[in-house]
Amino acid sequence: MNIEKIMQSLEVKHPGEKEYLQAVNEVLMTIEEVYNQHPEFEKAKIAERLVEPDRIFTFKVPWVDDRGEVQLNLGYRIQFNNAIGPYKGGLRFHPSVNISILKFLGFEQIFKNALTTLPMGGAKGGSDFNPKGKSDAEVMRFCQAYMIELWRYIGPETDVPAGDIGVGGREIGYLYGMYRKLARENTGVLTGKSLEFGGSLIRPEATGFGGLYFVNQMLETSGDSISGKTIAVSGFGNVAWGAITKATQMGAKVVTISGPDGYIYDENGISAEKIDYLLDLRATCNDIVSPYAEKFGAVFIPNRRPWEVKVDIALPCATQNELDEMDAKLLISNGLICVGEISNMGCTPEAIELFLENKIMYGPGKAVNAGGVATSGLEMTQNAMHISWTAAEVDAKLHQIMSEIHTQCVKYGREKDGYVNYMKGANVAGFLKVAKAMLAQGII
Ligand code: 2IT
Repeated sequence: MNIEKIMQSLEVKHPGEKEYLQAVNEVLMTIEEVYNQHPEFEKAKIAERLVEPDRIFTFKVPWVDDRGEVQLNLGYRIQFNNAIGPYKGGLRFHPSVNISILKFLGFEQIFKNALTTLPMGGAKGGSDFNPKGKSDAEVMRFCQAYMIELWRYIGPETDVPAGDIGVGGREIGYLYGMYRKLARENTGVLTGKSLEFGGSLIRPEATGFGGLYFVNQMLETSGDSISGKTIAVSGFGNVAWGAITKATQMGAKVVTISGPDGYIYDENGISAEKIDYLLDLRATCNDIVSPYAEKFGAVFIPNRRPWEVKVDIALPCATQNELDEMDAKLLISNGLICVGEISNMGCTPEAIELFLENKIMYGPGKAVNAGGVATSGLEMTQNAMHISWTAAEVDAKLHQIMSEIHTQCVKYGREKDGYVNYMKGANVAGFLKVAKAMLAQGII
């Protein structure tokens, strides 16, 4: 495989799409060795075919705000690869959304979904719509307008969207309502639904819970565990909430959360009661963490990231490239032992390089946060069977899946000195599954 040639050609075809190029480069670098052991991959141009999405839908989304003014947003759905199952992946509603970000997310999703052991292809979508500060009625009208376009491209066996940043239970409900009306069918076309109309227990918690199960397994490889550890978490949304809840249950102390305004340092640890307060904060559309400090006597550090605090474990739970080289240096000098990316591509390539050089356990997002989409897969199964499993059943399956992902990462990522390169392990395991499926199905 000629990585340089592939990257150069992508840079020419897709100039400036930096997140997408970053995600592709990382995967190609880590699969190069195994790729070159399979001449049949090169012959079928698997790499070249895999890095381009199958198709991209772009559409305008006109809607009317509460003042009666017409608003216009852009909507997207990127169907990246469906060699192993229907397209599957979340929708992100955030002003920063563009083709590059959605292509990176869709590309990552291919390997993540392959790792879950469930039959799901990779996709992503969303809009530059900002739900923050919008009324319920505005969010509803936007979701309905978005679905009027999207519904033609999706279906329970074709493409199954879900949530991501800015898309939670409320948005999924409105999207589902419009889909049901247009398609005139009640099927599992979206995941992350409420329990009353086909949602799965544990889905809201799944990304954070799965992340902590995975991190605990990473620590167990060296005879250690989460219990008693001090943890820095970034973000304060659904993913951070799930991660903090499970970390606390497992006996760790989470000392930070963060928002666009800065971060909170709470030396007493973030308890369930404090998490509830955070959720209420979000519900009022107040996208800031500072009120937490006044309420609970914690410290608020404006305009900084939580990675400067001395912790054993760092869990990025906010967004891509939120932990850079400087942050990594600080964390390592403060005695960090493990990083679990619960956000997608939370660390920059330079930060990852530092973690690997220093033999810090580093779990990449596509493995660590795969519990979210895995539980979406379980929601699809329950919908297809017209049944619902108990919370304990879903949690047990989630646990099992995270453990299988961990095993695959170790199998393909263990180095001669025993250190596990989870990034390499996750990329190789996910890639091999998809590449073999593509080979078997011919040039299509
Ligand atoms: O990044 C992700 O894996 C998600 N946002 C969840 C996707 C899903 O289909 O549940």
